[in-house]
Amino acid sequence: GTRYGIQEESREFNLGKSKELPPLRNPEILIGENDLTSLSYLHEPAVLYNLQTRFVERNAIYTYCGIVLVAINPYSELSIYSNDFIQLYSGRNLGEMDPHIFAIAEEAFNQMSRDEKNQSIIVTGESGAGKTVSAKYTMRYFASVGGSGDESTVEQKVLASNPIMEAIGNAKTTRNDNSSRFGKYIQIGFSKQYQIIGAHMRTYLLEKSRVVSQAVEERNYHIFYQLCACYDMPQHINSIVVSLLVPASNFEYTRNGNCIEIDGVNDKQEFQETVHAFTLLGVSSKHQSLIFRLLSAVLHMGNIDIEETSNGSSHCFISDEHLQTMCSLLGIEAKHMAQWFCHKKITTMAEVLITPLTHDQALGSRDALAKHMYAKLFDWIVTKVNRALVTTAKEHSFIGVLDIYGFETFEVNSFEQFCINYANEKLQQQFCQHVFKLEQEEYVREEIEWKFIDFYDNQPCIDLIESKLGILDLLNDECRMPKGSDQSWADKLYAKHLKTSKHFDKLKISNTSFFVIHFADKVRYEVEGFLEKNRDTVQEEQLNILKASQVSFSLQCCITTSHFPPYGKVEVKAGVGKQGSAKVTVSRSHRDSLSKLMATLNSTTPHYVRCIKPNDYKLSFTFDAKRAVQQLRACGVLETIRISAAGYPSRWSYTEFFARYRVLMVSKEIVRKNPRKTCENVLQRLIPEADKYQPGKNKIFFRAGQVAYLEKLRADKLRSCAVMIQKNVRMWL
Ligand code: AOV
Ligand code: MG
Repeated sequence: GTRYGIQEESREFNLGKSKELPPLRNPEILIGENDLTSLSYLHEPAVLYNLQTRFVERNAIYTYCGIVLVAINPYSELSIYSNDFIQLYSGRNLGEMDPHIFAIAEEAFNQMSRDEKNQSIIVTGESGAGKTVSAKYTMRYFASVGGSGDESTVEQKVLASNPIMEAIGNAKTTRNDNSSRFGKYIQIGFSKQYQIIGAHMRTYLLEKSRVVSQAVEERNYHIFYQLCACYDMPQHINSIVVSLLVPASNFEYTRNGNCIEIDGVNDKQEFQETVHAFTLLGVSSKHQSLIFRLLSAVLHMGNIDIEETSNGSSHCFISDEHLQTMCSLLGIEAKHMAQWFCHKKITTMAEVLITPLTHDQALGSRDALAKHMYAKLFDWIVTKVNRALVTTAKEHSFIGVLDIYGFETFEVNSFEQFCINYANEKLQQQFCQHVFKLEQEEYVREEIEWKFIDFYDNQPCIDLIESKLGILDLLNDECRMPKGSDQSWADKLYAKHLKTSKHFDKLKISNTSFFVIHFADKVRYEVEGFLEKNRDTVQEEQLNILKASQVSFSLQCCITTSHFPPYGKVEVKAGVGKQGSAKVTVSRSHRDSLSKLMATLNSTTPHYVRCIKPNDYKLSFTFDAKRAVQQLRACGVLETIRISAAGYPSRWSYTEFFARYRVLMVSKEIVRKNPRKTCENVLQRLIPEADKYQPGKNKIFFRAGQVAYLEKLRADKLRSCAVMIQKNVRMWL
């Protein structure tokens, strides 16, 4: 995929060491500059030095890099987000003030009204880098500048969606105490007068596996701990639910990461806030208790004792205390549930078979149901929130805020990481195409000559993933086969892609994993579990029991309806079976929702925020250059700089140029009232290689390094003038 000249050596850059370009010093006037693309030497060491200087010495967490706002997580409370600051940025132009998240929000708001065009704010960065915090600040900004100032109005509701979504979609991980485990794009709708009139949220791929198991030191979704923390406070929730609750340390699903509490977080208090937000959004107390009822049923499910019998199958006692509790909460029959936890039904053309499940299969089938119920509840709450934010007024335009999980590589990477990294690969492509397009447009506007350089393009990697017979296609095929397995899928991948794709690789010694060479990093994925996670099956019989629930119609809706109709159906395709009910796999729906997202983003004017995590220890204002450079590469900041460096990264208007370099001009070069001609005359003498600069209509464009060269000439000249003056002065004395 490297077809763009300076890419290779740039990747090799190692803080100050490089083969081709020495780490040239940027001229003094540019050091600490708040836009990185104004640096004359555009290489990694210079960029890093600049960011580090600003961050460590000036506590400036925001820096522009062309159209991108780079935001470094300070890990400390800053006083730059108050309403006074919002007022300060409101109505100002981007370059007028210090870089800030509010400046980007203002820019989007301003462009929305100026160009009458929808806008997007796209926030990316790795886990813990500050995406969610940044996204929330932009939303607060819009609520403030587009609000009526009236409490309990629509903008308050828009903001109230945040605590709800964090309660049900965020969890403590080893990287971030409040890690988003889903992606979110929220469109804030504005009227013709640019007042907020409503909002709509779309979510992307919730990490379901967390509902039943967590890595060491990690937690399940916050809402479970919030709920359990209230086990002794019946006045706050439906008393039946509370009477059946116990502390989180007693539930398998909340304790298996061996982490119950988070430093500095009071789950009891957070629960009050969640409830308050639900109420503000008009979720009735009846529906709230329904939600809590379901959540606590899920918790009890995890504690149901399923035993292994002597003949290798499984058994579940109808008298099991947790089974009983779960079933009474859901209004279903324990007898039936016990049966379908331990058996499955297979329908073939000839007959219906009921076969016992092994112990592992039975636990798997119970966990699958728990995950399904939680995911359905999540979707149902999203629908409720959207209904509360829906607008009756006519939407004139919108600003969308995208807060998605960042690129991830762990020790062991599985289906979840694959989907997340695939999403980031798509976003990266959208970004590169946009940056490149803007750059091209400026050259066209200025009427300068410009060859279409072939910049780094990740289309081949995206093709590997999503084209016909690509990774996902083969995965879905394999999922359709009755005897399909992770292993045979892996073998097909090797056979198809090893020789043909530059982005695919495997270890000689391992046949159970593969590599994808992503734009950000080469990632090894373990194939085990891909098929099952992609199929995401829940037993039809278990769902039928839920459908027969006595509790309430709403509960049924919440558990069993879905956005993708045949969701979670067991597909048995031995011979004929239930053909025609094309199953939507997880990867398929993820792919479709990503492609819709790209279409939406491409129809808006995008604004990019790149969050950087400066160190792995949550230390305030501490900059680990090695970690930073990794992320700058991964999030495309350096790519922007590369695109920029391959063209003409520095530009001055003719008058600016004239004023600054007057000292270098000799009188015969100066053409009165024609700064352009003057400028061309002097450059012909100073820079003999014609390719190093290009005069445009209003601006003069320079290749990387040229401005630094001119600066040096200027400094030398000024110094020699000074020496001359001194000499002259001495002569006269
Ligand atoms: P993320 O959204 O990027 O991670 P968060 O936005 O949750 O990361 O930020 C992680 C933590 O960093 C926050 O809880 C704050 O403590 C701190 N933080 C981030 N930005 C700021 C800021 N501007 N000022 C002060 N503290 C900040 V993940 O959701 O895990 O990818 O999936
Ligand atoms: Mg987040």
